[in-house]
Amino acid sequence: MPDAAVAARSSETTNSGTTQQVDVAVVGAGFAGLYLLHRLRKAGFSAVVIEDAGDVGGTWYWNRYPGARCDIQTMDYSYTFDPELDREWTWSEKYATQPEILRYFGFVADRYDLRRDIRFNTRVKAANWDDTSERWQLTTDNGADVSCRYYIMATGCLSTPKPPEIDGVKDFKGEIYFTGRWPHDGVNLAGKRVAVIGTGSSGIQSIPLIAEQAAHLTVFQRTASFALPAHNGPAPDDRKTYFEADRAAYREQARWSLAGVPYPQEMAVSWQLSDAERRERFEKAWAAGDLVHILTQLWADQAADVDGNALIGKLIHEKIRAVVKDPDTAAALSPNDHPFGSKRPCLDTNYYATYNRPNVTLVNLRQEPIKAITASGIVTDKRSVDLDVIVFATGFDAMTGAIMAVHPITGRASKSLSSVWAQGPQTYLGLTVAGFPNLFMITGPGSPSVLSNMAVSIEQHVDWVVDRLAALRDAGFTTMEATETAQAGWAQHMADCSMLTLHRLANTWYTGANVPGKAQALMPYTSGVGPYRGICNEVVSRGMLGFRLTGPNVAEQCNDGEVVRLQPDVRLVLGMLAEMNLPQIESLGSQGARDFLAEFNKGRPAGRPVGEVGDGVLHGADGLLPYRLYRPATPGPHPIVVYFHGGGWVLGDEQSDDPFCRDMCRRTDMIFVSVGYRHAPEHRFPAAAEDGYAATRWIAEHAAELGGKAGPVLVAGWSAGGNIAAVTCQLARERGGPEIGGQLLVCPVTDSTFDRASYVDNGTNYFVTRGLMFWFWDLYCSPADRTDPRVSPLRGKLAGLPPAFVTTCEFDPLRDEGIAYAEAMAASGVAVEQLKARGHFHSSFTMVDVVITGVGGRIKMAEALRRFAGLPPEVKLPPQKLDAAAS
Ligand code: NA7
Repeated sequence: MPDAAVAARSSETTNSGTTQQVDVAVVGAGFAGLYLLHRLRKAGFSAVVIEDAGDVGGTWYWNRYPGARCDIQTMDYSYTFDPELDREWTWSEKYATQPEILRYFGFVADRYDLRRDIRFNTRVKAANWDDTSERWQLTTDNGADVSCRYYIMATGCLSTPKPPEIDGVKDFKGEIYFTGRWPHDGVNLAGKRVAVIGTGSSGIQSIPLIAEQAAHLTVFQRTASFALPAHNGPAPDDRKTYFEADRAAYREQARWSLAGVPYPQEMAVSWQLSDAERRERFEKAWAAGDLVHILTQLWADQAADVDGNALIGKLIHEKIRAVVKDPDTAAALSPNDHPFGSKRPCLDTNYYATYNRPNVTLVNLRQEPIKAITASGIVTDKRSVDLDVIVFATGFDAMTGAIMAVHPITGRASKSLSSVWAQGPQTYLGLTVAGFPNLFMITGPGSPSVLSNMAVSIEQHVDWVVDRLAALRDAGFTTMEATETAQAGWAQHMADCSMLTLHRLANTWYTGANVPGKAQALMPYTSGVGPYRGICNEVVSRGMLGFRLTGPNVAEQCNDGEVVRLQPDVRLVLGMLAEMNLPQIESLGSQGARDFLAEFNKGRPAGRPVGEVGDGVLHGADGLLPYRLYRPATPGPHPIVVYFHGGGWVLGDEQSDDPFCRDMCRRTDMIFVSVGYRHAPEHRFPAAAEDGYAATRWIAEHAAELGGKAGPVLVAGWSAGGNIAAVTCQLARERGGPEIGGQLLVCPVTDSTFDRASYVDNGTNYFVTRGLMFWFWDLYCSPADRTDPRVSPLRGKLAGLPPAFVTTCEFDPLRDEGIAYAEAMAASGVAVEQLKARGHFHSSFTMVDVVITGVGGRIKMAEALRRFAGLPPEVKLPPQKLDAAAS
C-alpha cells in the first residue's frame, strides 16, 4: 500500500540482543551524517551511523523521481572541509541530477572509508536518556541495540514524506508513487493516464518529463508556486571564474554570507530604482537561473517589504503569460496568495511550456477541490478523471517530521520530545533541546538549514558540535544541556528575526502549515548563515552561554543567559559600526563631529518619497532659523507636527533626521516641520529650549500659510530633540500658548542625573555612550543650570501637559530617564502612553530602512500622533511613487 510505503519501510533482521557501545551514535547517512562520521573519527570518538536506507545519500537516496536535481548550484552544494576532496570531484552540470549527487556521496563514503561504521537498513525504534549512566540507550529494529554518550540526529529536513491525506487512496486500483520514495528501477509511464498531485519543487521538476512519457497528464494544483528557469548546463562562467580565482576565499565568503552562497548584500531599495532599472535587474536574474541570485540580488527590500516584493510577483506573472498560451491556465499558474520567496521558489526546465502540450491538463484545486480518490481515478467538485497512475508530489513533514517520526525520544524525567514539542519545536540554536542532555540535531528547527545552502549549514553545525564534544571531553565534562532561559531566548530571537521577512505571510512547509494538525511556527532561522555562525561562536566565547555542563570530577558549569537580546538588525548595525572602528565622536571637537556626521550620513539610504519637501525660515528666540517642511501627498490642509532633531544640542540640523521625518509624514498623513534650532557650544543653554518654544509658536501662528490645519499643533522630537519637545510643552503651558495637542518624545533627554541603571548598563556598547552624553551636557549646559526644567523637564511641573507618547529603547543610556518622565507625567494626571522597545538602541527608530524592526514602533507613534490630532489612528499609505527616486 502506498500509505504503508510511506509510513514504514522494511526491517530485515531482528535484534541480536547485544548492545553496541560507542561514544556517539548518529542517525542518518546523508550529507550531514557522512561528514559527522568523518569528523568524529578524526576527533578520536568511536561512532556508529544508523541508516534506514540500503546505502548512503539521505534524501538523495530516496528522491529518484524524473527530473530530480538540486536547486543550489552544485559548485556550492558540496563539501568544503577538505580542499583535496573539493579538487578531486568535478560536477558535470550547474545543477547536478539526483544520480550524480548520489554518485558523489558514494565517492565521499569510499574516499574516507565511511561505510564500515554505518549500519544500513536499520532504524532506531526508541531512544531513552539514562540519568544514572548519563548515556542514551537506543533500541534498533535490526541488530544490536546501541548505548552512546552523545546522540546526534542527522535526519535531514525533508526526508519524511507527508501521508496523502486524501480519502480513497487505498481504493485506487492503478499504480501509486511518491516522488519522495520513487522506485529504484524507475517507472514506465509510457502510454498511461497519469496524475500528479502537488506543484512544489518535486512536481515542477517531474511534470515536464512525465508529460513527455504519459498518454495524458493531469496536474492537480492546490497552490501555484513561483518557478524560474534553471538553465541547466555547465556551471556559468562568471561563477566558475569567481570560484576558481580563490577557492578558499570563496568558501570562506559563503560561510559568512546570508544564504551560504557568496553574493554581496544588495543596498538599493526598490523605490530608489526606476522601472527600467528594476526590469533590467529582474531580466538578469531570470537569465541567471539561480535561486540565491533572484532571492537576494534584485533590491534590498525584496524580502522584507510587501510593496518591494510585489513588484517581483508581477514581473514573474508577465513571464508566465508570455509562455502559457491559454490565459485561464496562465492565470491559474500565477501565484497570487504569497509573497515571492516566502514559499520556496522552484527551478524548472520547460515547466510552464508543458501546459501548452495537448496531453496536459491543469486542474485548479482552489476552484474544484478533490472530493475523493476512487478505484478508477480522481473525482473533484467538477469532474472525474480516469487514471492508470497517481504520483504524489505532496511534500514532506518538514524539519520536525524526520526527527519525531523515527522513534520516541525520551529525555530527562521521562519526557518525550513529541510532548515537549506538542505546541511547536523548541530548541537552543536549532542544535539542542532543554531536558535532552547530549542530544544534538544537525539542521534542526531553529537553524538556518532550508533557508540556506544546506552544505554550508551542515558543515558549520557538524564542526560546532564535534568541537564542543572534544572540548567537553578535554575538560572532563560528560553532559551538556541547554537551559530553559537560553531556549526561550532563542525562541524570542527567532520570532524577532521572522519579523524581518515575509515568511510569516505564507502557509508553507517552513511553518508547518502543509501538514494538517501540525503546530505552526516558522521553523528555520531567517537571519542567515553568517550571523548564525557568529552567534554560535559567541556562545562559546562567552563560556558556553546557555548550557549546563556536568562531569563526575569537575564542578558543574552553567553560564546561563540569552545569547541575543538585541533585535537582529540592531545587532547587525552595531556589529558593522564596531567593525568600522569609528573615532569617538566626543574626541573630534564640535565642528569635527559635525563634519564627521555629515560624511557618515551620506551613506545612509535616502528617505522615502513624500508629497513635497520644502525649505524656509522662521523666527526663533533670537533671529531667523531654517526649517524643512515635509508635506503628505494627500490633499491638505493637514495637522502640523513641529519636529526637533537629535544630536545632543550640538550636532544635526533640520535635515539630519530626514528619513524619519519622511516616514512619519507618510505614516501620519501630517505635515512635519523640522526646526533648525541653534546649537551649542556656540549657543549654550537655554538657546535650544527657547528656540524650540519660539519656533512652535511661530509655526502655530503661520499654520494656514504652511498648508496646515487650524487648531493645536503637535510636537515631536528624538533624543535632545525629545528634550526640546518636552520643554516646549512646559513653556507653552506656562506662557499661555500656543496650544499643543500632543507630544511624541522618542528616547528623550529628561534629566541631568547619570546614575540610573540604563546609564550604567548601556553606557559603553550601544553607540550613544555615557562619554558622549557627558560631552553634550558640558557643551550645552553648565552644572549650575542643569536642574532648570528647561533642560531637565523631569524637574518641572508636569500637571496640565498635553497627552504624551514616550518611546524608550532597552539598550539606551537614556532609557530610564525617559521612563521616569513618562511615569512622572502620568502620576501628575497627564495622559501618557509608553513604548518600551525591547532589543532596540538609541537610533533604532530614526534609522529608517536600516533598522527594519523599528517599523512597528513607528506605526504606534504615528497612530498616537493621529489620535492626538483627533483622527482615526490608521492611515492608508499613499502608493509609492515607484518610478522616482526620493524627491
Ligand atoms: P512541497 O514544496 O511541499 O510541495 C508539495 C505540493 O503538494 C504543494 O504544491 C502542495 O500544495 C501540494 N499538496 C500537498 N498536500 C496536498 C493535498 N492533500 N492535496 C493537494 N495538493 C497537496 O514539496 P516538494 O517535494 O515539491 O518540495 C520540497 C522541497 O524539496 C523543495 O522546496 C526544495 O527545497 C526541495 P500546498 O502548497 O500545500 O497548497
